[in-house]
Amino acid sequence: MSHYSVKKNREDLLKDLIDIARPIQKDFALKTLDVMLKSRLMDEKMAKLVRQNKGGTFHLGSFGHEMIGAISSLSLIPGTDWALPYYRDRSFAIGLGCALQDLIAAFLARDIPHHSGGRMMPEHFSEKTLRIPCQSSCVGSQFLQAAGVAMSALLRKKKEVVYVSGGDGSTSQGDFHEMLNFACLHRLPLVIVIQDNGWAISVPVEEQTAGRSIVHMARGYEGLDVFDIDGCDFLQTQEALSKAVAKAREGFGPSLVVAKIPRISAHSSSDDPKKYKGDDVCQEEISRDPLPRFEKWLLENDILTADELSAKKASLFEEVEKAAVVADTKPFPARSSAATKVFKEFTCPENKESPPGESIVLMDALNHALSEEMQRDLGVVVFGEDVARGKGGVFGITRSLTEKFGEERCFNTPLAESTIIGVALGLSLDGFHKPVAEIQFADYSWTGMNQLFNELASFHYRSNGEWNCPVVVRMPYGGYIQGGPYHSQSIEAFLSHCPGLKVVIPSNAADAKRLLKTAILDPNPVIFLEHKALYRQRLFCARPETGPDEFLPLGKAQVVREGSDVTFVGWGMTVLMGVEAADHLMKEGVSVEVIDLRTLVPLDFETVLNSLKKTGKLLIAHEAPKNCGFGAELMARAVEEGFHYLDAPIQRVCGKDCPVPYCKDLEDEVLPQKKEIEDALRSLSLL
Ligand SMILES: Cc1ncc(C[n+]2csc(CCOP(=O)(O)OP(=O)(O)O)c2C)c(N)n1
Repeated sequence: MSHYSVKKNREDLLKDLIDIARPIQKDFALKTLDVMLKSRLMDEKMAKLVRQNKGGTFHLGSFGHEMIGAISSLSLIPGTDWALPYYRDRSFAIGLGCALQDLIAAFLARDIPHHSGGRMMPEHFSEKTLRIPCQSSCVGSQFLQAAGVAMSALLRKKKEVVYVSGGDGSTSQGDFHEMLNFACLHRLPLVIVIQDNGWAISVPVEEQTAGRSIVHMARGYEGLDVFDIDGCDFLQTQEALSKAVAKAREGFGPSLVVAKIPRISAHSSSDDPKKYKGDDVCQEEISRDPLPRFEKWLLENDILTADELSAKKASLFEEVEKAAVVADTKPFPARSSAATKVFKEFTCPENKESPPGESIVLMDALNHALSEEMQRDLGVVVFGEDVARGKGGVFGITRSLTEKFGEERCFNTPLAESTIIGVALGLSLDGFHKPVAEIQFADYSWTGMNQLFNELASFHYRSNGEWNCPVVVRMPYGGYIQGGPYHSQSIEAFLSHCPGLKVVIPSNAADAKRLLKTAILDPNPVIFLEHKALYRQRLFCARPETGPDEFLPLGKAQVVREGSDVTFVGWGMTVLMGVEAADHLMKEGVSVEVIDLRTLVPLDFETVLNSLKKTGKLLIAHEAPKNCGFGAELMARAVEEGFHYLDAPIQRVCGKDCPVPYCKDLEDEVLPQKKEIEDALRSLSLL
């Protein structure tokens, strides 16, 4: 890609960086001290508040981590650069500009605009004005999101640096390595800081990391500069950070700073280090405390006097005390707000009908929807495995998009689903990009599930509405194509169970085009499931092409055939089977009403209930296994809300509780067949 070309050679770069790593400035050193002291005083105050049982019950101390966090934040430009700090980065948050009273209020679980307003445990920083996206509790999940944010800066051609941090334990996560790969591939403006305190709760680094430090492994990534530093040494730390930030800012790519520091406190207020650390170890860690060491260094270098230091400590102590008083005046969030902001509000644009176009199949409809929305909005970017250039995805859905819109708008990713979803999340945070990611087969989404379920789905909720993620994840799914157990899965029930995801399943070309266009405009994460066996199906699925301004709201089921004896509910492939069965049964005098749900979340259950009022009988068909399938949810709703309309037991025709086998005869045995649906409808009509 043209924008990744190297602008200068490496010699020039190193010279520039050395110039930038300027001699210490008194001012910078004093600011560092302020931030470190505030962080320490905040820790001491929070430890007291926990003992007083004042709202928050959980404290994650940053004792020992103050210098690396302070210098990292002071090396960035607040509000321009982006930061994905982890929970032990309180000094970073303070240094970047988070208000002390907000940090304490968050610790006390109070209702404030930032840091989740009481939805997340303490030290899960989030502040949009400072470009700190909401953090989760999953160790290491921030790394790929940071890569996505950095990709956004690169694509927008902005000189924005992205900071991300984690502990030494977090480097064992696959996401950490996926991030390094992605960052080096794209020369991302990333500054990755590992705060290596030698422990992950009770597990020492010797049991955690091969070679005892991530620096050895990381040096294998081409283009990554690795700084192995003492994170309690002011000069070393400042030099490493200024070089790493300058490198990122000037477009030369990522750096990894591994800072050795002590964890002086327990892992958290629920942990007792005496169970796994001897006194000698604790004493050795205390002897490496960066704060007294830095104070001594400042005094020795005449940067401040002992009196000035005492006065500073006293005034900062007062500042923290005052912040705690103000924080305590903030209210707790209202109980009535507990289940709000799962989704950001969205109104589907007005549908402006065009005269019907040529008949197209579902795969063309999807390609045209992508193309039209990419044309309409420069922020729409498409990526995934094999999606770029001539190939256009293994099913050809994204064909010609790279040629039409360029390498920056439709690009291949590494073969890593966590990368695809994590990067999509990060990219979506800039208020400009609308990523449309392709997972090659729904069966392979599982390696990206942490980013999907734990991260993307809850981002809006857990940031108390401060952030939202307009991401579409397209996944071909379903069987009947002899794809075997790994190209046939129907995973809609898993997806629908996760609050914060919308789940769409079109069954014909007209719906597919209009629903995908709406999904791209929706400010929430939308999972778009496309049935592989319907991509080229002509007889039922082909429809006259809808126009560029035609949209279909999510959450509107369709009555595909009207009927009066039995209600049939399906989605995806089973809609087609239901329609064929209904047509056949009509000849026998059985009138079946066929409903295509089209979206499972949000669910239009009203249309189902209205039909039940007429027919009193319900058959649900899906190809996913019966056990805990989405049919079970529909049955429960029908009993809860439509019991009085029912004239017969609700029936289901589903996949067997078994993986989908490859051999055609076996596949047919496991997946629901039209004949089964027909028989079930007939016998229901006779009850
Ligand atoms: C994916 C995941 N697994 C387990 C946990 C539980 N947990 C929370 S913090 C932690 C240790 C993290 O250690 P490290 O990354 O070294 O950071 P440190 O706490 O030492 O600063 C663990 C295991 C979690 N939050 N997320």
